Amino acid sequence: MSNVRVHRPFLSAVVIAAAFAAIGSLSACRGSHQQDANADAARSVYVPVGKWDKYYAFLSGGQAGTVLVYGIPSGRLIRSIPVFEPRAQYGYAIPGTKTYEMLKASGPLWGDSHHPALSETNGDYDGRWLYINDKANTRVARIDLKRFETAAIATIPNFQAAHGTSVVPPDTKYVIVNGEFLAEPDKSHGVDVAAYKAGMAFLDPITLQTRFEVLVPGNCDINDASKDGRWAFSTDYDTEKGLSVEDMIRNDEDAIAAIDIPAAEEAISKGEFTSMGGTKVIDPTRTTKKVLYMIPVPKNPHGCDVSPDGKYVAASGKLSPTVTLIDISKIDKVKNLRDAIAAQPEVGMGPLHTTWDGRGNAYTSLFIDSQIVKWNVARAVAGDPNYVIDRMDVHYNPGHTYAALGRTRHPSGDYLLALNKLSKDMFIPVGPSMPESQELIDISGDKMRMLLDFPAEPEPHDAAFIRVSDLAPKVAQVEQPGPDAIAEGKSRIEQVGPHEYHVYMTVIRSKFGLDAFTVHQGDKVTITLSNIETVKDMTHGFALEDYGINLAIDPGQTREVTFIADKPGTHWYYCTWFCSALHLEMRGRMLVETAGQQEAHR
Ligand code: CUK
Ligand code: CUA
Repeated sequence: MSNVRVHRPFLSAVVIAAAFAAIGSLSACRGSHQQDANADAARSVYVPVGKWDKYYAFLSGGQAGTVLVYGIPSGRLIRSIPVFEPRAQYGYAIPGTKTYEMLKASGPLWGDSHHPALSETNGDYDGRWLYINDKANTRVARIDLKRFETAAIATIPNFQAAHGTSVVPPDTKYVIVNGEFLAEPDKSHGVDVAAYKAGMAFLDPITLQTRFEVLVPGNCDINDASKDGRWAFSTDYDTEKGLSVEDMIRNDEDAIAAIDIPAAEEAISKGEFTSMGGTKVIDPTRTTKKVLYMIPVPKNPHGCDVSPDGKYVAASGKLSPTVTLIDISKIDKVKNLRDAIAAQPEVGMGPLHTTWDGRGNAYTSLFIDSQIVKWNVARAVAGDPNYVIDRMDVHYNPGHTYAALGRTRHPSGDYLLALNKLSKDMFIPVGPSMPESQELIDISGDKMRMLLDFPAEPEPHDAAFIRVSDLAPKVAQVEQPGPDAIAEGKSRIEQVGPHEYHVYMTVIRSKFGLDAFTVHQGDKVTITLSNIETVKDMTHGFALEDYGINLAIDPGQTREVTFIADKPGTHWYYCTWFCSALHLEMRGRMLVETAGQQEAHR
């Protein structure tokens, strides 16, 4: 309609009247169009009662140090997985538990998570592990998707601010984590500006031990790896090595750092490294084979995304309105690394991250323009000026954007999530702070179609979707009782030292194995609980009054907590997961006798 323009220099009153009448009916028609579009959008995201979503989206919980699981397309919150924060709800990192020891041993009880990365086999998601960084404390965690639980946390040595996080395809040989900020690796002698370093760490995907690191000049921001596992890429801003905002943006050019992984491995095997902080650190200026390529790209690039066909790595411009596409096959072949640049399409203001639909199109978030721009890769490479296909306003100021399975070899090209930093007028205020927002867009057609917006916890960063049909078979519903599980009828209390007790209890509807047990004030008490249910969805809890303890014990699982019984008297323990008609009766007493009462028994 809008491209039909009729110019009539002389309009009679009759024509004007007719035109107004037409506008009236036009707006009525627009209204019903909008209603139809809304109804269509609603139909597209509606998941009938009892049906599953197509995808689970793992979203970084940002400053909560957690991972949020949303159903896509419905936008329903399925679960949150505590990672770098204690959460009594799931008995996670409660003092006296193993998960507390794990988190405490790795650093503070809080983290800042940005980049969820799913493990891959053959270049596709295998549903085994999810990795997530903690920028604030330079850590990374591995979540076991069999249980949706944090299984391992490790600190990255020598670096500060674990930022970009991705896996090396096709089979998750390494997890790559960027050390973003410049800092001295060894802090035991205090401040040492001359020793400031940043770089990329290559981790064992299971133990999360850092196998080696490569120093990179500048600040390593976001990373990705080539589909064949040969190259690790990172956008690299502050190649000026500035320590103030002004200095960080002084130059008009920064880089994409490309690390030749086999060359780095060769350097390690030849002993071309220094041992630092318990790991092997490669200084790429001192290796016989070239390990690091610094490909020039405009001003302070941000997103770093390899296309699904493995041909290109895209650096999203941030302070430049462009995306730089680098032809991966040329990196080690060209004399001048600028010749590896395949295209530099201008896409709009503040490009932050780029994702892919698997049909040859890229989608870049534009922070300043508040848009997602869809552009065609082949057209941009061919120099066709019509590479921009569509633009969609989002609300507002998107950071990451993620098209379903966009980071694998087989993007599904149906949904795209825009993770927005500001919501302004989108929601009812919640005080001076507003909810953050995310929007789901249909990208299956030529034109993007807005489907849904739903709030996010601060601060939404990145997302990774996995097909529910791929994930569901991998998830445990009832665990096989482990070797430490307590058998039915074996609940008991044992004295294991002069002032130390171990309590063993089974848990099954609607009873704890012991109705009561007695210890003495100041005793060290360990309680082991085995949920001996054999049906799914029958989790029990164990909350102990006034001791700050709550556990969640899933069917087949055994959980343990150790504490000092420093508060005398009667302390009921009760089940926190509503499990049965006798849920409220599902409780027992810990009786903590004083020294005087103990004497009286003798
Ligand atoms: S960073 Cu958040 S918008 Cu940490 Cu991935 Cu780009
Ligand atoms: Cu067991 Cu409620």
